[in-house]
Parts: sequence; structure tokens; C-alpha cells
Amino acid sequence: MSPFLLTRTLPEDAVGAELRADVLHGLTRTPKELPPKWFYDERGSELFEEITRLPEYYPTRAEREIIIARAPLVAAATGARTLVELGSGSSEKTRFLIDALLPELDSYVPVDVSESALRGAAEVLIADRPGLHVHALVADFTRGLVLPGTPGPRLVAFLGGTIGNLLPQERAAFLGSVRAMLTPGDSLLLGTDLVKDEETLVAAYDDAAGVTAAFNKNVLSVIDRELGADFDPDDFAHVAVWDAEREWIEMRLRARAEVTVKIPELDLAVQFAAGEEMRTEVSAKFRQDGVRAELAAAQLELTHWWTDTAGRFALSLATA
Ligand code: AVJ
Repeated sequence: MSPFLLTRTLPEDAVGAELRADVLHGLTRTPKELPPKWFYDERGSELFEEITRLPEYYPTRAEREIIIARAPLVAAATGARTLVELGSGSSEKTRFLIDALLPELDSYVPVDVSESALRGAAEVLIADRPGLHVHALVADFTRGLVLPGTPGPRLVAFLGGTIGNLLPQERAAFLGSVRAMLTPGDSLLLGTDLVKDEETLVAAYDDAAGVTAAFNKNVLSVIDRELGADFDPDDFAHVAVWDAEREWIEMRLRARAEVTVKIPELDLAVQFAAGEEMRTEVSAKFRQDGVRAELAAAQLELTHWWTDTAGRFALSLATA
């Protein structure tokens, strides 16, 4: 009975091939666009951790407050024996959930594209919780996942508001694939940031210290390193705007002047006009009715809706 198992369902080179495809597609279309998943190399992950400690970036603290307050209720409502966490990263908030579930919990299944993040998080968890099985999956959770045969009921957690980084169509497909992992009696715990005043939202994505700006520009450094490109991050300005109609924050990079970027690995030269904006992230904000409807469309029933005391962020519990 080994306490730690790691399964890779993502081929070693899948990441490189996907980055090339995303950059080629995203930089040759109009308007230009890059998917947010490429922010998170080692430096990007560090910058994101720094963002979570910024005074303007409330979602992490708000979600932690809810998890601490409601973990016993999650345990009572789900009786989960397996906790699956999608995009587990550092698993920092999850330990409150694990500890509340522990009397019944048999297995923790963290899923992430980063093997190093999975190993680091598992090490800490296992050290203090003898007997808990940790079966880490190196996988892209936006695709269909094959879960290990650990005992049910299962609770799948998708925290941090990361579902907001998916476009509406992608969210529907994602929730469908989550539903396909569950059988009746299993649950989904979903973190969503909520619609609020524009000033608060924009400040959370355009902080005074410029950490989010550095995080946004880090995607250019990733492309430089991985694809041999010659992006100069100083040629671009960080932009965060609230789209009131679609109720999402958009992060963009705006070319300060006309510039041509060479990407040798793709045999590509890309021209940016002065002032041209490239979308790098959508971070959708939600309302209870919308969350309930999106869950219902995936055959998931919202049973609990919890917010922090300031009403900024919500944790939803849904059952299959
Ligand atoms: C962790 C993906 C939810 O969208 O708020 C933070 C990422 N982007 N600042 C978010 C992020 C800019 C974050 N998520």
C-alpha cells in the first residue's frame, strides 16, 4: 500500500505541441489572442502566488474564508471518500477540505499539468496525514479524465474561480466532462468569482504594484524561451478591462508602437500595429442564477450556495 502514486495521461511532449499550435493559431488570427494557460511556467506560477497576496486581489482570501467556514458542511453533505481536485496547483486551500473530510476520506486525487506542483503539494499533505492515499494525475483536466478506481462517493473540486477562464462554450463542454466523471451521489464543489462594481474588479486585475502586469507579460517570456521568439515585454502595456455585457474581465497586451516579432520555431514573423491589443485572458464573473443554469445544463443540481461575508465570491455544491 503505497501512499503516493502518480499517473501521467499527458504525453511528455503534448505541452510543446499544444503551445506551438496555440501560438500559431492565436497570432495569425484577427484579433490576436493567446490562451491563459500559458502564463503558468515556474515564474508565472510564482507571480500568481504573489497576486493572491495583493491587497486588490480578493478572490483567494474570500474563497479561503468560505472553505474554512463550510468545510464541515461539505463533508456532511457529500460523505466523500475520494476527493478529486482539478487544477490543484499548490493545494493550499484544499487542506482545510481534506482535514474536514478525513474521518471518511480514503484518497486524494490532485490533477494538474505540472508534475512538479503535484509532487510538491503531495509531499506536504502525505507527511501530516498517514493513511491518506494520494493518487496524482498529470493531465489536462479540460479533456475527458479517467479517474483511478478509488472508493466513492467522489467529490470533484474546481476552486479559485478558474472556471471563469473558460469561454461559455468551453465551460459547457468542461461541465459535461466533469458530469461524465460522476455517478449518482457524487458531487462537484465549484469556486466562482461574483459580479461586482467595476472599480473593485479592474483593480484586482490591474494592481498598483504591477504584479498582474508582470504576470500578463510573462506569457511573452514563455513564448520567447519555448519557441525562440524575440518578444520584448517592454514593447507591450498591460490592459485590464471590464466587459459589462458579457460580465467578464479581459486582460490584454497592447503594443506600445508598431513592432514585428520573429518566432523561429514556427517560421513566423508577426506584425503588431501601434496600439494593437491581443487578448490574453478572460476571467468571467458569475451570479447565482447563471451558475445554477450552467450546472443544470450539464445535469448537475445546485444544492448549496455559500459566499464570503462580503459577498464577493461563491462556493457552489452540486450533485450528480
Ligand atoms: C486563478 C485563473 C482564477 O482569473 O482571477 C489572476 C488568474 N489572472 N490575475 C483569475 C489571474 C489575473 C485567476 N485564476
